[in-house]
Amino acid sequence: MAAAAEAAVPASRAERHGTRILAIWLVLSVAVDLVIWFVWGPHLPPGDMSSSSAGQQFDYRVLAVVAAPVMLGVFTYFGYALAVWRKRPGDEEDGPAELPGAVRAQAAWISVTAVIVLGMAGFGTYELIAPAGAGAGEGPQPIWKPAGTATSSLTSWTPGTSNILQVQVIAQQWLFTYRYPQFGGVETTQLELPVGQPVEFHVTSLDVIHSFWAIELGVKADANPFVDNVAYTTPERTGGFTVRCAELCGLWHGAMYNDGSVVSDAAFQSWATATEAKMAPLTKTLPPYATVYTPNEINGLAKFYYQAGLPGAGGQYYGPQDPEEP
Ligand SMILES: [Cu+2]
Repeated sequence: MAAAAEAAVPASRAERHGTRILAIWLVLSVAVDLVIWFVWGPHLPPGDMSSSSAGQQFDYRVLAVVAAPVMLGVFTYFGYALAVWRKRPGDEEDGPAELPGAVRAQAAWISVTAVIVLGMAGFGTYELIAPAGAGAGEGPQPIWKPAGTATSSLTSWTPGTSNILQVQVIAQQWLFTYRYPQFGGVETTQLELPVGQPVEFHVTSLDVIHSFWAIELGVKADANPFVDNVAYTTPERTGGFTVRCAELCGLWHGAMYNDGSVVSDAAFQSWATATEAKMAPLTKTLPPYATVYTPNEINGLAKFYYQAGLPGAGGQYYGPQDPEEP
């Protein structure tokens, strides 16, 4: 009986430990959060080359700043327990029979973590919507467009207007090609973009599932056959970026990448018009610009879609009219 009474930790002592742990945690958290935000944050991938990558970097900074104090809370308690409450040589006593304040500690832990998780869910949802889909692809009918943009013309583009620049990304085993409908529907292996202008990517595939990942632009959108997946971004700095396929798509998946560049408005205009003129003879042989394509090279797949009566979301069937014909 006497031993049990002695074993209980006096509330005042427990409170002293609590105050000390809280103080250590607070100092550590402020220090680590400052380092995360100001030192590490600006170097977090994918950088800040475009509106979407800058948005993602901001999200990671916020997540890290919120997560670090939680982690530090666990580590601080762990370290404090090891240093202060470890078993000393010759100490044969049992631990305390009850821990006053445990209910409060549990209630605090549950409510704080619940607030963090729900708050992050709200923050994450807002961040997905506000920066216009965060460059992740919104399917064929985007709900959230960048402010002030509209697509009014498929045949011309003027910088600085609401008539947004369209770039179609056509994934295929094993390369990406890019079609510019506002420049005569020219198809090229080069991805050039003008700085400071919003871009509307239309991502599709000619064969298997791929993923268009313009790393430094923070754009990663599924490239699926018969699907027109729309993603937005606004490049904010000139320079090079890398495009990789981010979906295992066969033998040479790892070699499916290319470099793109963000250039000035004038440089983009002259590149686009020159490429349009240079490629004109080839462009004439291409199927007309469409949001999705059914390549006749893959008769089996085309036949499957034809026989299944699948329109391919507005796509065209370029194979034999009678699928039974070879
Ligand atoms: Cu691929």
